[in-house]
Amino acid sequence: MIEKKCKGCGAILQDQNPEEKGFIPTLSKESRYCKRCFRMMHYNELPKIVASNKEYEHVIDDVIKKNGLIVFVVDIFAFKATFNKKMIDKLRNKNVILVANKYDVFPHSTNVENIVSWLSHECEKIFFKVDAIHIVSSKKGYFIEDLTRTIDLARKERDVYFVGCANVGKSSLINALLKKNTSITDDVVSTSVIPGTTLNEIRIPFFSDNKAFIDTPGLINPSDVLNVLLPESYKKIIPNNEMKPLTYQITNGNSIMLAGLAALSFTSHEKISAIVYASNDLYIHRCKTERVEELFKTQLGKLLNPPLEAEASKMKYKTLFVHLDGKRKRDVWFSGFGFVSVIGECDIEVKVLESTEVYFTNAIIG
Ligand SMILES: Nc1nc2c(ncn2[C@@H]2O[C@H](COP(=O)(O)OP(=O)(O)OP(=O)(O)O)[C@@H](O)[C@H]2O)c(=O)[nH]1
Ligand SMILES: [Mg+2]
Repeated sequence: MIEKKCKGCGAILQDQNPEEKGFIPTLSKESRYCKRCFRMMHYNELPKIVASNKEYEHVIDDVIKKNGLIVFVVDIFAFKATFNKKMIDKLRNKNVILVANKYDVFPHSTNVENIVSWLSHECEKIFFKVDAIHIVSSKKGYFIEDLTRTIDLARKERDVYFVGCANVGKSSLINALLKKNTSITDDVVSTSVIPGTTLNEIRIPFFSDNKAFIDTPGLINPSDVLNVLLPESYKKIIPNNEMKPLTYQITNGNSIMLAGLAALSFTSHEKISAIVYASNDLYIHRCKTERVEELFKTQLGKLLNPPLEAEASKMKYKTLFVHLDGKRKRDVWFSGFGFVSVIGECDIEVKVLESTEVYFTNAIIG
């Protein structure tokens, strides 16, 4: 029997069971991609079979034992959900390059230096030593040359493993590196908006010393907003192109709602500014704070969508309180679906999906 792996997802190819991983109608020596990957690549079909954390655990423990260079990929837009502590504990004492992907969704005025210093501070806070930090866009190919140079210097005749949470863009990054550095023009490994696209380790020969890029299944992270909502909601949540900021002049007793995902209610003595950065398709609503609860009760899944109407009753929320002293512009982040830059002194009551990580940084824009 021929045992071949699908080049797109890493599953063992088989022609017996169409409902299982790696199915291909006719298996031969020439077979390269399973039907699932073929349809993802050529018809933009979303995968029905996805990896679970069983696949991730199986591969990551193996990767840690090897003496490879590790490229740890996080999503800048979902930083707290993807800078995963459990994963970091596994990567300690390895040679790690931290890559923050999806830079293209940020406005052009975003200061790369600010992001790098924020990320290096986050690494220092938990004593996580990395060899380098890179900001990239796999989708647009931004800063891929810089990353290539760092990999070349740090690799020392070893394989390069791409690890990280599901959906951060590990496979997209490998495709981007291949396109920038070879004559390849099409995607080699499969990518999709659904977490769990890569099913197994995939070896992609790349270096002249027979060493390779190795793609791996991602960790499915319960605090990623995508894992608590249905795929139909993704289109509205995930920014597909550069986010257009929405600026609001806020007076005491005003609230801003990010669809049905979060609401910020402001208390302030003076007029302040709040600039919302989120997917251009996400519904943003400004209202009086006294209306927020009524809107959550009557409009969740309708005007406030996502969540979809079908999933609205299952949504759980938490409430946080924060005081901003107004001395500098601060960003309030909702990992995976946006951030709000606030200028001015205020108290904010934040109501947000229970699983969402909320965090604060100095403003990265302007
Ligand atoms: N805007 C933007 N989207 C990106 C970028 N890189 C990847 N994506 C999108 O993010 C989604 C996930 O990309 P993948 O490459 O499949 O992510 P992955 O980390 O390999 O995911 P798993 O295989 O599920 O672990 C896809 O919809 C990609 O198009 C990027 O640089 N910018
Ligand atoms: Mg992948």
